[in-house]
Amino acid sequence: MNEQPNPSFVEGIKARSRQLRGTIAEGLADPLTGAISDDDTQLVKFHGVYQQDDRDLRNERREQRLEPAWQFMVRARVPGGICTAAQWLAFDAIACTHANGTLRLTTRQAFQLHGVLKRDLKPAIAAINGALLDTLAACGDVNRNAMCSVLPLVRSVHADAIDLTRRLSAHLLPRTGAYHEIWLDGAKLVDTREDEEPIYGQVYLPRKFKIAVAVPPDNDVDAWSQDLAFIAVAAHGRIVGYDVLAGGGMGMSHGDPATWPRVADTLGHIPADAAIAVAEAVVTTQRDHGDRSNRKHARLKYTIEDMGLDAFRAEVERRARITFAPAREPTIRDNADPLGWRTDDSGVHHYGLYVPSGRIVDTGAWRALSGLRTIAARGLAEFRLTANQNLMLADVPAERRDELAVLLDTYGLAAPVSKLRQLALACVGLPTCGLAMAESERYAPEFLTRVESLVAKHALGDAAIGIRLTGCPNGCARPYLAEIALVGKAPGRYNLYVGGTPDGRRLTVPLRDNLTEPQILETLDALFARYAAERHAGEAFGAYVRRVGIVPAITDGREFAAEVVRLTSG
Ligand code: SRM
Ligand code: SF4
Repeated sequence: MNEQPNPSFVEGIKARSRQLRGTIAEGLADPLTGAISDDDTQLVKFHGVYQQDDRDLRNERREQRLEPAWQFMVRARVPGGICTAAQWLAFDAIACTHANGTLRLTTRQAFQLHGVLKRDLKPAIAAINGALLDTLAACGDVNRNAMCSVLPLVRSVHADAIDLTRRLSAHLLPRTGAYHEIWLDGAKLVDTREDEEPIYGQVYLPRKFKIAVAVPPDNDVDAWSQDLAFIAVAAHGRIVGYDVLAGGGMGMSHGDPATWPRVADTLGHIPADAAIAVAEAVVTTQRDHGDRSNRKHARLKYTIEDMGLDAFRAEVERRARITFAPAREPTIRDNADPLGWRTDDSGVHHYGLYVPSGRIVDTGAWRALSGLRTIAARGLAEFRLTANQNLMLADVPAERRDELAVLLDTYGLAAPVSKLRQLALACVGLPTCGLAMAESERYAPEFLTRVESLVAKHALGDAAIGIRLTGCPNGCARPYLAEIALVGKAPGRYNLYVGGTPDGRRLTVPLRDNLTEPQILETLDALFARYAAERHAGEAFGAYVRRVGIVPAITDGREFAAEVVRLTSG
């Protein structure tokens, strides 16, 4: 591995950690504070845990001279988002016993628990493991939860895709015994062994790493936003190969033109049995060539920019002992979730349930927590968490389809919702996210209501316009692929981007900076008026704003960054 000058502070913490042990166990046992040490806050991420404080209470606690209201977010790893009804019930119980009584489905097909107190961390994580899931590598500088398209329209193809997703997840899992020692009171392994992490080594990756497997025509996993993506190519009901993409990523920082979102490049096509070797080769290339001094420049997208695509591809070929063939480019329809009733090629029924911002909670007529508890308890479906924060209730027995439909109705889960709302994503944001600059999940419902009014005003019907909202530029709801994106800049202020396309393959373009809600709605009002008058039949909003030149036709991240500079200095 390359030794690099000036490694970042996190590199030092990882190197000293004895493979992710640090002083986490001691910190958990300290009753004098609800927090853990600063170094350990970096290490617990690898165990799926983030230290947070309730930001709604920050000022009040400061005035009372109390330490912040420390609490933890726990993220489980759920490869492909698949969990059984029994696992769903387990998470429900853990959320109600050890967290804030809600479950959060994430944009990476995982569960998050919020508001977990330090004393509840070990029991919560033990209970998750008791349900045969875990939190290892749900966060941290390693491969994160591996994603997979959810709807098994051709069951045998989907089974192949899930199989690869699970193998990728298992192959790239850290091997350290720290997780079992700390959370499950496992036997202590005598200090660090050099060979403990054959893929990651002692300092793991320079930064987080993300993989998805897409089954065309669905791009519900937003393959072009991933560090590494496998697009399935099927023949006669089996996956025979994959188009491989690398170097996608969403994160950027306001005011830093050296950071930008990026859509992935195509490396080429491989036979299906080469996928694991290619994944390991991409990961180890990033391990050895990624930037370890500047974490804002450490994702694979920048490694590829710095190495050049051809050199990167050649290095992956050398390590994986393969040669990429030309990509097959199967047809991609869109990056939306298939919602409502669907039937696969074996005649099995599935129901795609819309979940506003992925939050499973009972509130007013929407009683998702109770309703899904009943559905799980009756064993009516398998639960598949989608990459768009929704839920696929899969494999519903034909004779029980009506029973499920009645329950969805009873618990207020089947109320009709506009396409605009179905497509919308909002990241968690305030009050738990320490990086949020503006509201996101809590603001999305009222903002969408106002946009729905504009859609009605311009007689756009049930317009399928994809809107994504984040509380900061890190891009957790993949806003830079949306047709319309709001990215938080300050309380009540957002940057406005337009021009992503429904297939999820084009970056949005910065349109206006630092807007208040009235300014955003005024801008959208004018755009919708033009769109209503000038669009071609079936033309998506994002494609329209590009065609008529409302925004320039930028294609890559550097152009995106240049456009941000032009906009903010103009
Ligand atoms: Fe994210 C950091 C929430 C998907 C890019 N993300 C965070 C943290 C942990 C804040 C922090 O570091 O303190 C947020 C916790 C909020 C909270 O209170 O729960 C957070 N990210 C989320 C979730 C829960 C959003 C959601 O509403 O669903 C998603 C959890 C996914 C999962 O299950 O693993 C989530 N985050 C994403 C995605 C989308 C994806 O992976 O497909 C991205 C953009 C893709 C990418 O990585 O390029 C994303 N999150 C980030 C970044 C920027 C990374 C970068 O390259 O700059 C950060 C900040 C960081 O890493 O420094 C971040
Ligand atoms: Fe937090 Fe920003 Fe991610 Fe939203 S986009 S969850 S505000 S880090």
